Amino acid sequence: MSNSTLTYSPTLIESQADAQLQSIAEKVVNSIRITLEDGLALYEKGTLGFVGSLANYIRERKHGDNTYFNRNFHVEPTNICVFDCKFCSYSRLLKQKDEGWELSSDQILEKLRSYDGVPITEVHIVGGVHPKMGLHYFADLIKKVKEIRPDIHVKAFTAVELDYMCRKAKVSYAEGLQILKDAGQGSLPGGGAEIFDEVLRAEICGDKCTATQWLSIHEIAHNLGMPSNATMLYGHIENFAHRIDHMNRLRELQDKTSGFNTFIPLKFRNKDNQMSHIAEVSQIEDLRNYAVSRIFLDNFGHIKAYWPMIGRTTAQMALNFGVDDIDGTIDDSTKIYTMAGSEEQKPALTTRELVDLIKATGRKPIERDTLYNVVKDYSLVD
Ligand code: V47
Ligand code: SF4
Repeated sequence: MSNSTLTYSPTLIESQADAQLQSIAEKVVNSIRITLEDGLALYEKGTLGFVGSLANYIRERKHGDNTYFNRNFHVEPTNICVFDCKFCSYSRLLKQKDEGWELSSDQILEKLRSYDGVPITEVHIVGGVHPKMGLHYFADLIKKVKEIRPDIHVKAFTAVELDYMCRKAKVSYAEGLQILKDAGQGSLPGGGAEIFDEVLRAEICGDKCTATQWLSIHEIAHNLGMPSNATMLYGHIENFAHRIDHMNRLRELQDKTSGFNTFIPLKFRNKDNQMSHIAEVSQIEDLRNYAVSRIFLDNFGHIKAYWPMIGRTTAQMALNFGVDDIDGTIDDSTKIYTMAGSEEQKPALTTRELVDLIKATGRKPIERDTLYNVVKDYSLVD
């Protein structure tokens, strides 16, 4: 698929594109950052083929055919949550405790031990914001995880969880993050970002941390040497300008810190939540959104299609629309998207299955660790 002699002549698309799109293509070819107005124009006027070919051009310039995945599993300690995000199908309020779950430290460690001898490289720990599971409880848990599996990277806690646990423990974000880092936490996942626009945020998740707090926690983490991911919840009440604004705030922070590993667009899924009346966007829109994010976020190394959320087939297609990462094996360890109506009702793939999915698209499967160090190149293995 990739071609080292690939030259992308803007004249190839001249007949299809208006002057603004033409100038965006020229910027892309010349590695010049596109503006906010350009980003909006891509959403408003770019056809799927147009944005897809530009995004694929960037993807191949950065990574060739390399397509990354990892061996991971999730721990969701609880789905009890003090917050009430309207799009969330997964959480239960404390008063609905009977419908939720609360894992003890021992149960979590038992689950970890079930992977003894299995070459996973990452555990992803996120859940609801439980009033009784605080900073020191989690620091202790991480210490025990690292005692059992010092080789595993702990990617844990969204900025929403971190904001709550730091406030409750009466420590600054920097102090709280340092305690978790000292306990063995390696990085932060990208959740909780939703959409940064203040008006929309108040509408869909008004009671949790603000956009400014989310960005501040990630900036502090980066400065402490803890990298992170970033997400954007799309396909609900936002418009294209809100998406560009969201990505622009991430692009500006990445210019300052270079601490983001990957950007993960999260498609709003509408089963069993307070926003179920909103129809889900089409697969075409998913692909267009991956492509525009690849073009706009020039300083992000990776764009991830999270297969348990988008489904494995769309994830495969996304590999031609700017995406170079499809996340990991998961081992049926997360319920967030199962409960929100994803087509993946038992998200688990073996390494073999992931490799085959990637090979079927003509790309090179590369197992990575959390920080994108290459663990194994499967392109030469049958
Ligand atoms: O913040 C919740 C989202 C996020 C719904 O960093 C929903 O590698 C769509 O951030 N429809 C948590 N989205 C998951 C997350 C994540 C997932 C995979 C990998 C990484 C990573 C991060 O899930 C929440 C929220 O944005 N979410 N409900 C829903 N109905
Ligand atoms: Fe709680 Fe997270 Fe669900 Fe919001 S998205 S209700 S913070 S679990």
